[in-house]
Amino acid sequence: MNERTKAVKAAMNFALKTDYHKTLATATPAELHTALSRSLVGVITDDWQKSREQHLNARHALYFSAEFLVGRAIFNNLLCLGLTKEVDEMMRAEGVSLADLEQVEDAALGNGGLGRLAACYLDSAATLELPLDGYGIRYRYGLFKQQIDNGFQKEVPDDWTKYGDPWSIRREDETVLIEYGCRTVRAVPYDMPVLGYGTDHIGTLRLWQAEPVEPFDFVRFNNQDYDGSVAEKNRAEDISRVLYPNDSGDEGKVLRLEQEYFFSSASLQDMLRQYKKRHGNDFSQFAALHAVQLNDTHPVLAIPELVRLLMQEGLDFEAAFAITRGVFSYTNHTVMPEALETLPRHLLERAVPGLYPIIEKIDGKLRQELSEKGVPGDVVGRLSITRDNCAHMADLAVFAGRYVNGVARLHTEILKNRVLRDWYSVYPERFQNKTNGVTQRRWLALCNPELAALLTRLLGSDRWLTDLSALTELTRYENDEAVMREFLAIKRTRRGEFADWLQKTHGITVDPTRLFDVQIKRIHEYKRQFLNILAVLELYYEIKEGQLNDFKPTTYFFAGKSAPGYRRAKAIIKLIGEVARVIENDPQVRQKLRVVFVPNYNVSCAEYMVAAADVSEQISTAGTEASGTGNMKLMANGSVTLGTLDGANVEIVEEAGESNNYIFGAHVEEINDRANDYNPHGIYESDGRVHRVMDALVNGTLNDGGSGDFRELYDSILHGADWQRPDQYYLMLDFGRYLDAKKQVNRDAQDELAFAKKGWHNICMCGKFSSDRAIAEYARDIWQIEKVK
Ligand code: 26Q
Repeated sequence: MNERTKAVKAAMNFALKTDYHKTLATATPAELHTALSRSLVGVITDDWQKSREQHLNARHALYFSAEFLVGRAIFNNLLCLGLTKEVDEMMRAEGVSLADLEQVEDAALGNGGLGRLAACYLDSAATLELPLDGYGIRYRYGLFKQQIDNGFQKEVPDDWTKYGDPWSIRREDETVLIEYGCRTVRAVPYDMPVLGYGTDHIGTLRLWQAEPVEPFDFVRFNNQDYDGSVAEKNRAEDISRVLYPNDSGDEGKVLRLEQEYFFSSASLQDMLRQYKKRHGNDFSQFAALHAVQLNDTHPVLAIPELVRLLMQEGLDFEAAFAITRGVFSYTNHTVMPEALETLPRHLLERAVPGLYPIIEKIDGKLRQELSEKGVPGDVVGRLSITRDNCAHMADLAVFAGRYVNGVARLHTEILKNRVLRDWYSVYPERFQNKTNGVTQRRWLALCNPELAALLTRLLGSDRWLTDLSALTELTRYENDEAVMREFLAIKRTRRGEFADWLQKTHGITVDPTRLFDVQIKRIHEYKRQFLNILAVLELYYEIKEGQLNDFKPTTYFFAGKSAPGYRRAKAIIKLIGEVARVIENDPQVRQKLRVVFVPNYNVSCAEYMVAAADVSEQISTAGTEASGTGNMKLMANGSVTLGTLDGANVEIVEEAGESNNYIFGAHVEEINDRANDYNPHGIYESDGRVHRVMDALVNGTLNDGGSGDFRELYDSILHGADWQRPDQYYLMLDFGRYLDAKKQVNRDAQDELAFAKKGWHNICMCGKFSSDRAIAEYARDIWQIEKVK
């Protein structure tokens, strides 16, 4: 046992004894987790403190995000510390093991892609020893847990700190006050360490928790008004009580606005306090020392808030705004119109009274600057930040910030040509592309140790862990049958591990020798899980008719959550379950084809599925998915992509070759050209396959439990609604080409070696999609920060 492990063991024993009166052998998994995590925090404290000082003393960057979807910390942090094996052995000697800790909860403080990206970026920055820290909200309840009840999604609260939160340190002494119109709330910071790999550098994720100024009202309590005595406390705590379970943003609630203001203001106050400790009241260096990245528009109120705080320090508007303009940059994550945040003036004025006048002043600056540039009046009108009595947050961010970026090359082009076109015409130099990436530590090393070991062995070193492009060297093994067989065996192992987990966690049995095809992501119309399940239903009919006799047995997996109020997305979940049921009741076809909906998709579930998958479904309508990051995780684990030319898929096939993936469907240009004369009903009338799968929705084949949901889905395609054109996402247009591509994948998969070669090539060419590459680009092109010494 090495020295560090000995120290961890001693600390663990001490913690177990003092906190629980237990030993390693008698503690519960939750107690072991707490004791081990606390011991590890103890081990890293000095390094953490040192890194924190280094950040504050250099130009550093802050990632402002309403979401950080970090998942489980324990296994990742052991990996970073190089202690996984030693600690497991130490625990095994006492009759327990690390595997026991699988039961602990994920920290699901995010909805999906945007939140998980934030977590990957912190991981990469720590590994690259870059001075980046995160600021966000410590939600009491994270994203709801999904239960499937009679095929329907049911939401259950996610009490993620039920067994404590041993990775966070509460910093009472760094509390700040947040002033709303009619009350004041305390923001208490909780810090989580972000460990780098192969370095002692440690970043900080600081999450704010809302608390009342007074714990309760004594006078009311004395008068036996017990509810009233805690009313203020509850109102304060409401602010960080729950994550909005919504990944498109069509929710215009006051509470949401209060949340956004809460963490934006708290984080800026924190930055100003640290700054003043070093520079007193001279704010001339503030912009030179800070770069704030706004993760979508959720923290954009930080812009007027910084102006306000600087004016409170005695600066005039001009001086405060000049500093503010040097601090912020903005990342856009979606082109969906409903997600472009606008905050109604009356709500802003009610919730955060000081800010609207500042936004108006910023708007005045904008008009002045545009007129100086000679921009035509109609363009000025369209760019106004306060048009229609609303604050337009994306416009505010572009004007008052340094840079704006999209998250994949195609997405950035769409921002320039369409979504932010007028802005691009005035400030082209502000636009950048930063294609997303994912961390190979969690999404390869941690989730697929067998594949990681093979890559390390073939490469002769584990340097791919910090330089993912090193894997290109391994393309030379493509024609090495022994290596391809080994890769196939690893895939088989991972399917088995996933199958065991699925059995244990959800009681679902699957056959790990089949082909695993997965579509795992939030459920959304534009992501087209509906198209996938319709095509699977068509495959079912064709197999039943004896048309696909050489079909390789395949299980089609779906996993993902729907926003609780999103009727159609919920209907799609029910539909997937219904198609699964119909196939299950057909003893012949189910030998070849199965559909499984995996409940409660989250980071830990993704770790299993990403490693087990053979085929990665990335089938969004061209021009709708900003980037996607699941596509990258699946690629790194050797899946082939079955996808449209959308988001980062474009760059994935550019790296790995169209011949190693399955690209189908309309391109953005075709979609744009078609927009005005598109007739889905015509396709339905002329294509018998489309006709029968659509009819299954309404002719009694599939049963929506009397909810009318399937009729509504049917109508959404063939008739539209008064607020939406028929088949907005072009399912009918792509159906035929998609079905052909799906069959082609299946045919190709029958030649195991040839198919393995494609998957392998994807692994070797995934280097571009490391978040290390992405973060290095942000550091160089947007933040201008450097490695700490
Ligand atoms: C806004 C207002 C009120 C309530 C909720 C929201 C809200 C919350 C989350 C709006 C949007 C989101 C999340 C968006 C998101 O996850 N976008 C994804 O970002 C990924 C990382 O860049 C991309 O890979 C995905 O393509 C994109 O969909």
